[in-house]
Amino acid sequence: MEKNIGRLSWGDWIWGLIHVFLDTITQRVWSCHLQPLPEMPAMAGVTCIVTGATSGIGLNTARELAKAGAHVVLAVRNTKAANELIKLWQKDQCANGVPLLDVEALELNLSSLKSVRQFAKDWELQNRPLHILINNAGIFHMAGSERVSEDRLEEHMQVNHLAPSLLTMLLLPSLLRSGPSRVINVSSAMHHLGSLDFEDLNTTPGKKGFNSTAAYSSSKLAQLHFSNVLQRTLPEEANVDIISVHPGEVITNVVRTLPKWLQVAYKFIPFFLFTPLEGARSVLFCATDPHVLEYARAIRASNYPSAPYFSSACTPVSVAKQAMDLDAAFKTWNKTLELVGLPDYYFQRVVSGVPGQAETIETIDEED
Ligand SMILES: NC(=O)c1ccc[n+]([C@@H]2O[C@H](COP(=O)([O-])OP(=O)(O)OC[C@H]3O[C@@H](n4cnc5c(N)ncnc54)[C@H](OP(=O)(O)O)[C@@H]3O)[C@@H](O)[C@H]2O)c1
Ligand SMILES: *[C@@H]1O[C@H](CO)[C@@H](O)[C@H](O)[C@H]1NC(C)=O
Ligand SMILES: *[C@@H]1O[C@H](CO)[C@@H](O)[C@H](O)[C@H]1NC(C)=O
Ligand SMILES: *[C@@H]1O[C@H](CO)[C@@H](O)[C@H](O)[C@H]1NC(C)=O
Ligand SMILES: *[C@H]1O[C@H](CO)[C@@H](O)[C@H](O)[C@H]1NC(C)=O
Repeated sequence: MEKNIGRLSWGDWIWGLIHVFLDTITQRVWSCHLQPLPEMPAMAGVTCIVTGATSGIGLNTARELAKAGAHVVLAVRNTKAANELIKLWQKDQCANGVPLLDVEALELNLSSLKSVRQFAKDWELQNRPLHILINNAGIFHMAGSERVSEDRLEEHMQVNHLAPSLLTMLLLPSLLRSGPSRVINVSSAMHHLGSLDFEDLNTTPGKKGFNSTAAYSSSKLAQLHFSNVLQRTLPEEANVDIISVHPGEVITNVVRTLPKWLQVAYKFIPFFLFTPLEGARSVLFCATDPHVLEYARAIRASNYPSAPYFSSACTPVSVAKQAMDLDAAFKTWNKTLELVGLPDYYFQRVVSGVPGQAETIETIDEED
């Protein structure tokens, strides 16, 4: 009964809940020695893509990277909102008498795999460099009912895992060209509550007893599995590292689907919760700190059963037991490639540097 491999036992589930609860009430303690922002090296000449940069953690991450001198691409579903943000940031820069930021907004809607392919294709055709990809965009329809993406997949799994996986895979040629480069995945401590059904990766809509907390947690677990396989399959010479990071429990628009009174209540417990800027701290740390890459390489060399994962206090911590299950990780990898329509040969071709990636994407596009 393969179907139940990923199911959590009661014990693991309770342990997961305790983990998330403790993480929330102690995160301020563990990070009290940290400055609001990590010290960042000069970022001139570094190109970054931040998905979901119109709100919360992504917005703060993108702005701070740009302030540090990076070229930042806001990959967003709402380009109008992003362009308005950019105007605001530039106005601030002018007011403070500092140079304008090097930022632009491009359309990327993760609810549509077609949009992901289009984004990657345009990027590749222009042969653009990419040093840091930050997979930040994510949804959590707290207490919400089931929603289905354009590709007829459960929306948490699509937006939080499948679409970013496709994006990462299709942008690999740019990452490989630009090494040393890194992919930062904004993960979540909630993966401790995740479990997967490898027959369909919890993507088939209409299953009985849909639960958005379980859907969110499982999408974050799938993301860790996929990162694990990608990190261990990429050769060291590829010079690309995949790092996952928990931003902390942060007050953002992530609560937008809760009933209004609960949203108000949520804003009254800020004592334990991080501000979005504090939430961006560990993300920025993972994106820019040189020691993070050293750690990632050490982990790869030691054949550790998971890819690197950092806490909201910017320290490496271990992932949940179910995220260290290598067999499960390979199953997630296989199923993910199948669901996003990437052929088996794609990865090998890209890593071995077969030219003409734009055409590969083109073919994949047409197969759709
Ligand atoms: N907040 C927390 O406590 C917490 C804890 C752990 C992990 N995280 C993770 O942190 C990441 C950022 O979350 P946040 O708290 O900053 O939430 P947020 O304020 O809701 O921001 C989410 C961002 O993702 C974008 N997005 C949503 N669906 C999208 C789609 N289909 N295509 C493209 N972009 C899409 C949103 O775009 P719009 O602005 O257009 O809606 C927004 O920019 C998520 O991956 C989340 O799971 C958050
Ligand atoms: C994103 O794509 C979904 C699915 O096609 C669509 O329903 C939604 O309107 C799109 N969102 C934006 C902001 O374009
Ligand atoms: C949904 O799943 C979560 C995590 O597995 C659990 O804590 C919660 O009690 C469940 N809610 C319902 C309504 O079943
Ligand atoms: C994943 O797919 C590959 C190639 O199709 C296969 O050799 C391998 O056994 C599969 N792994 C798992 C764990 O299903
Ligand atoms: C994280 O990175 C992996 C690359 O291994 C990608 O495939 C995965 O879907 C990403 N997920 C998110 C939301 O960060």
